[in-house]
Amino acid sequence: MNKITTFFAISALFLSATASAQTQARNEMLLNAVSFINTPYGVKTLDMSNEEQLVLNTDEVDCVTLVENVLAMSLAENSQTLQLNEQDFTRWLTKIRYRNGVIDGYTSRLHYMTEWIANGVKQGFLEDVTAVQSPYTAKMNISYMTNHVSDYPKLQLSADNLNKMKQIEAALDGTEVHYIPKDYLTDEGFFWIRSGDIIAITTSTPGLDIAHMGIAMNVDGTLTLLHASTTDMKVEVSKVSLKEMLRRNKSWTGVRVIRMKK
Ligand code: 2YP
Repeated sequence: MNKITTFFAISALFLSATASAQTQARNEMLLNAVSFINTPYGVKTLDMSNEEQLVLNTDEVDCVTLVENVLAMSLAENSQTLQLNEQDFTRWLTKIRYRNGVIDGYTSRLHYMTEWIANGVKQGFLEDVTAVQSPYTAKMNISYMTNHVSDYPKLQLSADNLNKMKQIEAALDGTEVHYIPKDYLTDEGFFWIRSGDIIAITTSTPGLDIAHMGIAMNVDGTLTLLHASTTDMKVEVSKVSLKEMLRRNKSWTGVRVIRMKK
């Protein structure tokens, strides 16, 4: 857990560089996200073992595991003492990654971000900001995994997993969510999007709800994305605005904004 032990030094540096006033609230999500910059991108790090078990890996991350680690660190950190212990971290990671916080096989993992977000809102540690702030809605189509079983060996090799996943997809399919359509997003973002918020990018890819995710970061008035990039194979802050990232990707349709609730 070298990320956790070196976290305080990095946070202190970043805070002293950015705090404009003594009274400024500590932004755990942003500070923890920044501590991951340059971490290598890791492919399918949660799918390595036969039995489903909690994978702790802060040495390489994908877009989802970056956000999960940052969120677990931020929730686990004691606001008074700023201490972070490994037990609290693993407890939060389990609550974030698994349906109702229970590890019970491959299909208990929250594979679709629509359910990942709903689970966090239900458990009380996430807030759906776009549901409050944006009037625009979209229906999520969810069938990607069972339509691409060759990409998911745990579904290909187990009829039981495949059946369970079909049921999970059927229950999620058609879920209506609030989002910001990409044409309405501006380079600056909106005043209600804060650095440290979780950004989930909706997609027109058939059967898929979310195509990518990361952490919002205001850089000199521009809304950018701190994310695990498959282009540069590491965690980085986007060089262009989030708006521009969406403009360049035809299948990305908009964003959901989700906030840690602590
Ligand atoms: C998720 O994919 C996986 C989970 O199985 C996995 O593929 C799906 C539907 N879910 O537990 C989790 C962590 O590895 O990743 C993500 C994937 O994004 C990749 C990994 C990335 O950009 O780094 C989530 O669903 C977030 O966006 C999509 C994207 N999946 C595909 O594009 C198929």
